Amino acid sequence: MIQNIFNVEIVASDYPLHIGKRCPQNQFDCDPASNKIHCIPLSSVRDCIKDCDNGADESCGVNKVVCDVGLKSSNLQCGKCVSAELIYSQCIDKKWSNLCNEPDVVKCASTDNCIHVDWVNDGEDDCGDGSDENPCLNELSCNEVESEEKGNPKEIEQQFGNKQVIKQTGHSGRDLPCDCGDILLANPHASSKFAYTAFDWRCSNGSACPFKVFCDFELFGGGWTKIMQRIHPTISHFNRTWEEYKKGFTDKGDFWMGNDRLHSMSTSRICANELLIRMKIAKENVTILAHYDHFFVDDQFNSYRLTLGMLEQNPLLPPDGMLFARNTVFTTWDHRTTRCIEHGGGWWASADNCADFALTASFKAQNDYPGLHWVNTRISSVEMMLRPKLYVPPVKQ
Ligand SMILES: [Ca+2]
Ligand SMILES: [Ca+2]
Repeated sequence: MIQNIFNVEIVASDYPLHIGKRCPQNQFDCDPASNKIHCIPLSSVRDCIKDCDNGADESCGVNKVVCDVGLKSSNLQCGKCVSAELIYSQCIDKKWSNLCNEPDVVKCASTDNCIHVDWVNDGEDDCGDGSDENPCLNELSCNEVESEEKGNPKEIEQQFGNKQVIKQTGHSGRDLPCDCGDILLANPHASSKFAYTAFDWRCSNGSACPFKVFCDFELFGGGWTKIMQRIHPTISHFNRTWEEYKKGFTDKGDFWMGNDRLHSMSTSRICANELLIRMKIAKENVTILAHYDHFFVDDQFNSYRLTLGMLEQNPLLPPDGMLFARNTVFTTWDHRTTRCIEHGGGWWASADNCADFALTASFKAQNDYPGLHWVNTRISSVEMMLRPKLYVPPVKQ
């Protein structure tokens, strides 16, 4: 049994061809039959993210089968691996699958189980998906009809974007909204699904400097302006140049707002900001939040140096994944600095700490790099957002 840095237990005997042969210790050989060697850390094996092109890292290995995939009650996104002889005792979704050939049984909605008819509505979830205790899961007539989207965000913005926000005075004290906090004050029913238009507060003629913003209007009273989004990290591309990080970019729905804009938002006269990072843990269907009480990005002449406040202390919150980014300058692979950067993505980094912990870094694991992570947790998505410290949520009617 090998315990790796993420405390994942990988049994080497489950992967006899992949572990302990061509790759260094604590690494996994993606395809032992291939001449091209692709190694990943053991921590990236069975972590719910396909790092090997052939998916070998997410398979269960020899003599084991996967079960309980995506089961709500188990909270494990990619299930667990068990020996074939243990499936009836260890797998919730297969516990009663051996009953399916018997008379007087009912098939469960989404698991392999079949249960005796007198187990229906007896107060216990025998199916594993709750369907024996909730007839709606088995009967079409009970299904909720999903509400239809009213147009895509782009259309909405084109139709209503500017009308929703002009002629309103927000917390910034200007006539035009400078961020999502202002937008929510002007429109308490604004939806996080749509894009909105904000205006750079530094423009003497504010209406001449519009920019598109995506907001979060729900978390902790809303008013958050998203500065970065990576919710499709398998396809969006963040390994970009200094110039691209300076101006900002979008890719397949993900984006970086742009360092010049970050500086501008940082320096708004009463817009000293706080920072919220929302991440999703890859293995479990759980969201983690990191909340910093101050966030400031300097100008380009100071290489967008980052000033970061304290991480809100709470035993349920993750440790400080921005520890090494504090008071460092921004760096990209093509920008001449003394810092090193590995695994792609522009980030704040110092000379002695390579930015392999960057939230813009490569998504997939490679050699000793464990893939996109926050401290010791592999994450499958991340968003960063700003809000003025003086923000007060509007009263919803
Ligand atoms: Ca993996
Ligand atoms: Ca039952």
